[in-house]
Amino acid sequence: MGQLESQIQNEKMEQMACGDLGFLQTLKAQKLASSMKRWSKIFIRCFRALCCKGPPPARPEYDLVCIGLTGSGKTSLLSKLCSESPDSVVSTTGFSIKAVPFQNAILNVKELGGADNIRKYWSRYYQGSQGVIFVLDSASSEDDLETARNELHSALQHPQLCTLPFLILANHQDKPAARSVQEVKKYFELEPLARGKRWILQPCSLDDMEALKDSFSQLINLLEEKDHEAVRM
Ligand SMILES: Nc1nc2c(ncn2[C@@H]2O[C@H](COP(=O)(O)OP(=O)(O)OP(=O)(O)O)[C@@H](O)[C@H]2O)c(=O)[nH]1
Ligand SMILES: [Mg+2]
Repeated sequence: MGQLESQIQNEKMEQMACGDLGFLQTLKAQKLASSMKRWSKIFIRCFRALCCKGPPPARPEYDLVCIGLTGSGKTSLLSKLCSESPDSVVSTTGFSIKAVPFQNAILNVKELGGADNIRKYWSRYYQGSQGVIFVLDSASSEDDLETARNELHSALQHPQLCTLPFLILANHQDKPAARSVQEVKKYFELEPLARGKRWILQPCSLDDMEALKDSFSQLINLLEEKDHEAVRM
């Protein structure tokens, strides 16, 4: 065996060694790639679970109009329902709109100021309403109670409101002079006047939010019923 043969042998051994090394490198790369794939899958799954739940189902929205004499407590009650402090409430000049959130619906309530000089414009703001909230001060003077009764009767008979659900809130029940719900029902002649209409009469006060929320849930049920009827027609 000459010099040439031993040189060929060395080259063959080097080639074999290089081949093994290449094989090892490929194996390592494959392992790394599969482990990266596995971790990226886990990461995507965690990311989806944490961030990509998707938006919660949309709540239906209803447009309501809220009326009642000045001082009856419209803004205070609506502020409390929106978890705002009613302490800084001032009399509403014109109108104000609040989106009041409930678990199963959002009520966009347009409150119309109840002062004498604003009440004559109320009916201009009725269009598009799907329901009515009427707030009264159950402890007010006889004169004010009569004015409130006339305003409620006009609203119940107005062509743009007469077919809508009504929520009547007999507010200020915390005051000793407050009329009971039976007295209000009789005085406002609700049974004959609102016969065949959908209405709820709720005694309430600023301190009794449970009763207030309960009456709004009933109102939402009436609004939903009306929605379903409209779909059926
Ligand atoms: N004691 C008592 N006071 C209340 C009640 N509800 C409201 N008030 C008070 O009545 C006053 C008038 O309340 P508002 O909420 O401004 O009345 P409003 O109906 O919005 O009046 P306008 O915006 O002028 O039409 C405020 O000082 C309230 O704190 C209640 O249930 N009990
Ligand atoms: Mg107000």
